[in-house]
Amino acid sequence: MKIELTKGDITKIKADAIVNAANSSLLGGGGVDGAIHRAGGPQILEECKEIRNRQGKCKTGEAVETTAGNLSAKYVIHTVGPIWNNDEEKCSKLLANCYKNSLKLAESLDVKTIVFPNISTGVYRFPKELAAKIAIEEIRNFESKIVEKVIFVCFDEENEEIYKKLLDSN
Ligand code: AR6
Repeated sequence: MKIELTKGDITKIKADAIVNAANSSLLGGGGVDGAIHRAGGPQILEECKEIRNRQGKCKTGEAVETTAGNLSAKYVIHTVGPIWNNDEEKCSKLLANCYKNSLKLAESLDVKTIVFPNISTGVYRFPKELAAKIAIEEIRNFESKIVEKVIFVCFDEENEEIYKKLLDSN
């Protein structure tokens, strides 16, 4: 899979699937979650509610999909990142699961291009450098015959610098 890095608002990126850093309620929130629901319109929340009714809350590290409402993407993949609590091993595994499960779901949806935000590095306070290392490692280790391109979108300069450094280093 080709990896690209860009900076800005995820709702403006063209991709088949946009990944949302959701919470387990799936009922929306602030940050990137709020931006996606605002730009995508009420249909996304309606579908999230249907998922809730069908299968309950979304566990940390897992991923579910909805259509993308008014966004140009085909799908929004909602994944729930871990809230950083200093348990590095457990939090790292859960964050890795977010990337892995989102990609698995993307494959099952025949997604060719997918864009990820920097999951858990906002209000969930996951250390940014560690989060970036995990994200890049998971994407690089994932072999896909379906997904062709993964875009990392950074919203803040600090994340952008970290990703640039890590992606350039090998
Ligand atoms: N486009 C791309 N990235 C963004 C955008 C945007 N429009 N807005 C923020 N970011 P956060 P979390 C970046 O807090 O830490 C929500 O309330 C931001 O700079 O959105 O996983 C959910 O409902 C940061 O790097 O998500 C949950 O309750 C990254 O996105 C909770 O926040 C993630 O920040 C999830 O926390």
